[in-house]
Amino acid sequence: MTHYVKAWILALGLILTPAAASAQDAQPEAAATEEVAEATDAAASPSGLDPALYVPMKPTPGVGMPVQGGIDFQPQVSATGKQAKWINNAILLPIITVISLFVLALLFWVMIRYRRGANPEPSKTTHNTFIEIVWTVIPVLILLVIAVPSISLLAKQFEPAPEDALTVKITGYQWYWGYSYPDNGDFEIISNMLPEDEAKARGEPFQLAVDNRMVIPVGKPIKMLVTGADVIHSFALPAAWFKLDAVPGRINEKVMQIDEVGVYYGQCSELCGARHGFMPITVEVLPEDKFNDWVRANGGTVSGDETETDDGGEEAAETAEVAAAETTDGAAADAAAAAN
Ligand SMILES: [Cu+2]
Repeated sequence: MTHYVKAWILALGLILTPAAASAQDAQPEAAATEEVAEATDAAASPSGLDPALYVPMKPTPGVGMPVQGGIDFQPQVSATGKQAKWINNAILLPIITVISLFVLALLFWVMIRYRRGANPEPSKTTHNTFIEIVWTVIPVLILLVIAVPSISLLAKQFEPAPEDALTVKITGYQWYWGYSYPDNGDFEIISNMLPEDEAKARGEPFQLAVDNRMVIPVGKPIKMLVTGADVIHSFALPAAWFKLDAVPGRINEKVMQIDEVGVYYGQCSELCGARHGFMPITVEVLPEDKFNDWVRANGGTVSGDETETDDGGEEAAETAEVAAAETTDGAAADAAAAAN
C-alpha cells in the first residue's frame, strides 16, 4: 500500500515540477518586458535632456567605428590623424613592402644559386668594403626619410593648447568615464555603456554606444585633461588619432581637434580590471551653436550668456582688486617716505 502512496507523490511531483519551473521563468519574463518598456521610453527621449535643445546624433555607418574585416586605420577626422595616416600609407607601407620583397629575393637567390648541389666549393670571402658601406649608408638614408615627417608629427601632437581652446576634463573610473566642462560651469557627464537592446534601439554599435556622450564643438581645439580616479585607464579615440593614459594623481594634457561633425567611438585602452572591455567612449562633434545648446540642456553656462548679476559681480571684484592695488601702492609709498 505504501508504495502506491509513494508512486502518487512521485507522479504529483513530476506533474508539478514543470509548472514550478515555468513559474520561475515567468518572473524574468515580466522583468524583461519592463526593461523593454524602459528602453522604449529612453528611445522617445534617449538622452534624458530637453529634446528642443539636444537630440543625440545618429552615427554614420563605417565612420568613427571599426568595420567588419577592416585592415586599415579608421577614416581620420583630425589634422594630425590625416598626417599620420598619410605617413603610414605613403611612406611606411611602400618602404616596408620594398624592403621585405628585396630581402625575400636575396634569400631565394642565396638558397638556389649557392645550394650545395650548384656550389660544392663555398667561397671563403669574409669582407667586402664597398658592400659594407652600401648596407650601412642606405638604411641610414631610409631612416632619415622616415624621421623628418614622423618627428614633426610627434611635435605637432604635443603642441600646448592655444588660448581659445575649450577645456574638457576626462576621468577614467572603474568602469565608466566622466567628462567635466570647467569652461562651461563645471558640470560633469557620467558615461556608461548601453545594454545591447538599448544600443540596437538607438541604431548604435553595442559595446561602443554609451548613455551620455562626450560632446565637443567642431573645428575647435579641445584641451583634454585626462586623469584616473582609481587605476590607470587610457582614453583612446582612433578616428581622431588620440590616445592618452588616465593616471591617478596626475593630469595628462593633450589637444584634440576634430574637423568633421559626427559621432566617433573609442574604448578604454589600458587593462583596468574586470569590466575594462565595457567602458567605451562616444564623442559627438557638433557645430558650436548646437554644442552651446547641449551645454544649456545640461545646466551649464555658455560665455556670453552671463546674467547681469554675474557682470556686476565681476565689476565689483575688479574694483576691489584696483582698490587693493592702490592700497598696496600707497602703503609702499608711505614706507618709502618713512625710510627716507
Ligand atoms: Cu579603463
